[in-house]
Amino acid sequence: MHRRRLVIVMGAVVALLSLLFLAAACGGDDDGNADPTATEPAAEDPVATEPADEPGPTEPADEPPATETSVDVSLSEFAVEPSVESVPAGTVTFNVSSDGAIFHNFRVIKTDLAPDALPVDDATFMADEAQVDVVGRGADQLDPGDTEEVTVDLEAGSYVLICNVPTHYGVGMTVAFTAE
Ligand SMILES: [Cu+2]
Repeated sequence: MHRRRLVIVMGAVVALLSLLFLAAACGGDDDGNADPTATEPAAEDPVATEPADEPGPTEPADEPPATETSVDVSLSEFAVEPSVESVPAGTVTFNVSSDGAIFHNFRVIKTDLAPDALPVDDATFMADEAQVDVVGRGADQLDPGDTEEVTVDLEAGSYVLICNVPTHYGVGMTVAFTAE
């Protein structure tokens, strides 16, 4: 009694398994091309969303995210005048306007030197850009009335903003600037 029933059950299981195997084998071949593309995005989705969720709550609490700051800069005879003298470290866009009667230009130099202590090339009467770390520069000639945007990633530190048209640096077109 028991043995016969067991044989019947075993037979049914074997039949069911072979049916499943056949179905899997047939389906696998037919959908062989479609299946991987259908399943891969599903596998990637949790990976893509989880990391995005995790840093969100923690980053703003610990440290402010990268900032973007705009600074207006006026160039004239003979001064470089930024609207602020200090910004948060991050991306800084200098909106430079040439407000004088002659052309000027704009350079951002990372240095611990005083604004009037940059090395000067005796032949050109320009600050020697080869001896300093020029991290941002506009056009060589910004004509009167012209404007330009100079965008620079500033790490925390001391900077000097200058005009480096020959002789202009030496007569006062330089100012200290700080990223904190
Ligand atoms: Cu100038």
